[in-house]
Amino acid sequence: MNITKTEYGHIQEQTIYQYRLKNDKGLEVAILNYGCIVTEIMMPDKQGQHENIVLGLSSLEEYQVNAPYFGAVVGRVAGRIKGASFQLDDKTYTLDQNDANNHLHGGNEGFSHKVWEAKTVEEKDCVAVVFSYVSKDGEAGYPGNLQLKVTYSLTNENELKIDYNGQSDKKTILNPTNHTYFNLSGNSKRDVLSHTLQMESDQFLELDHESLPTGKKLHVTGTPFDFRNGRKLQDGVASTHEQNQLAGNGYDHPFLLQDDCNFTISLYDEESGREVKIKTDQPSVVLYTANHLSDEYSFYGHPSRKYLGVCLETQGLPDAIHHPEFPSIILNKGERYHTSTVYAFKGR
Ligand code: FUC
Repeated sequence: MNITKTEYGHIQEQTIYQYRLKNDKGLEVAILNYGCIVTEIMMPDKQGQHENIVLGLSSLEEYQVNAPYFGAVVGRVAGRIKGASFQLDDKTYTLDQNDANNHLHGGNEGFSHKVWEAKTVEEKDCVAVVFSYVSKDGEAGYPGNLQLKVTYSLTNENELKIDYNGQSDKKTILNPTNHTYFNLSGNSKRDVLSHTLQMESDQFLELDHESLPTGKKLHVTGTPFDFRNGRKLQDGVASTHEQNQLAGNGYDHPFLLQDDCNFTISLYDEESGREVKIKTDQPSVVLYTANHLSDEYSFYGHPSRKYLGVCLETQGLPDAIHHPEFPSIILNKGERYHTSTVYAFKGR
């Protein structure tokens, strides 16, 4: 196993590097110390052909503009916060308004747009990069100096683990995730609508017309939101379900996950034989089928388009700070925050 580090670009006098983690089975994951962005995951298909299974851009400049969070760690709080403000102990905090009246994925310059410190770790059966960033009190409107560490570890079992660790010197809110768009066809050859998703989730959150949770949990039974026995993503596009249509014909919904620490999510592409399995300690996963992806990017010569990728964003529930019935995303002063998500890559 090894890690290589190459120069990727510059932001003022800071050098941005691409770290390439490789295991002995030929799996490769490339990550930037800008936004902790996963730019590439190379894995074999059933013929042994190694191709990239995530949407990634080809230059730092492209990532710096407001690209839709390709591969990035987003936060402090992933998803939307209604009205771009919240209250904590009777104090009102006003956040960046970067999605109509609401706050999205940490604001104008969230974690996805920061330069992170990086440290590499090479062990016999695991290679890792530990990214650190200190988010200052008041950044994007959030309280507390927040120290954050995001660790990407790759093993010879073809597992990539992302650990998120944090600590703040004031009470604050924290709910980061990773915003990788998977496309298991390899090098973005096809869209993801023929991918099969299987997940142990029997409820999802109803969204309003601004894509904010209404607070209502809906049962998946009898709907295109029922992935318990596996279902192709195209079912949500063809669907007349009001919630699929409101999301822009597809999915952009938080699903509640069963509280066990097994691989509860599987994304599979029959044609390539590739599969990604996900396990997390988070209470939900946001399934986003790139319903709003425009044609302004290009991947391997193919212009981007709707449904070219699928995000599986493991996290606490969106807008939890306005829904006391959701699991809390409050981080108390001095409290240690830790969550992790494991992605297992399987060729067939
Ligand atoms: C996802 C969605 C949003 C948004 C963004 C780029 O997380 O929930 O609707 O479009 O990504």
